[in-house]
Amino acid sequence: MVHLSSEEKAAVLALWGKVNVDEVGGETLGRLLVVFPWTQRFFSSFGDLSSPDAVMSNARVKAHGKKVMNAFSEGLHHLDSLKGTFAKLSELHCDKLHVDPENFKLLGNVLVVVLSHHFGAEFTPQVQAAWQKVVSGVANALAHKYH
Ligand code: HNI
Repeated sequence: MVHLSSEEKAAVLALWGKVNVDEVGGETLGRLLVVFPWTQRFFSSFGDLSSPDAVMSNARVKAHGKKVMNAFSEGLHHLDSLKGTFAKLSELHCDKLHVDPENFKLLGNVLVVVLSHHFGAEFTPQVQAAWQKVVSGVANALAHKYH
């Protein structure tokens, strides 16, 4: 459960409305794989991940980042019911994909960095604080069904 004021919710959605979700998805997943290289173990079938340039231009990284970010985007419209919204995906990442839930936090923090980079001064401390709540809420929801 994340507690955002109505101002925070509005700020999060206003910023997100200016984002190219597909592009931000590829950039975020790509940076996750570069900055935290052990996360590459889940994507060994994705081909060339041998350098930062290879990761960032890898078509399968971009396509998967797009898929992940579109699922994340769905959550932004259900901020009061993230656990239910991500219940199925939580089960999938636990039972089938065996993804350590710590990685959801890393991905959320990378997304905040990417947004900060895109928006510069517009990404004020207040806006960042609201986003930080959102990404931890999503990470908690995705970890909720782990056992
Ligand atoms: Ni994740 C598949 C959503 C974080 C590793 N992931 C998916 C799919 C969605 C998705 C949607 C496709 C499901 C399907 O096929 O039905 N992933 C999300 C979301 C987040 C997230 C919303 C966080 C915001 N996933 C992560 C992280 C990792 C991760 C941090 C690992 C570091 N996900 C995977 C893997 C797959 C996957 C691996 C399967 C990929 C494939 O197709 O082989």
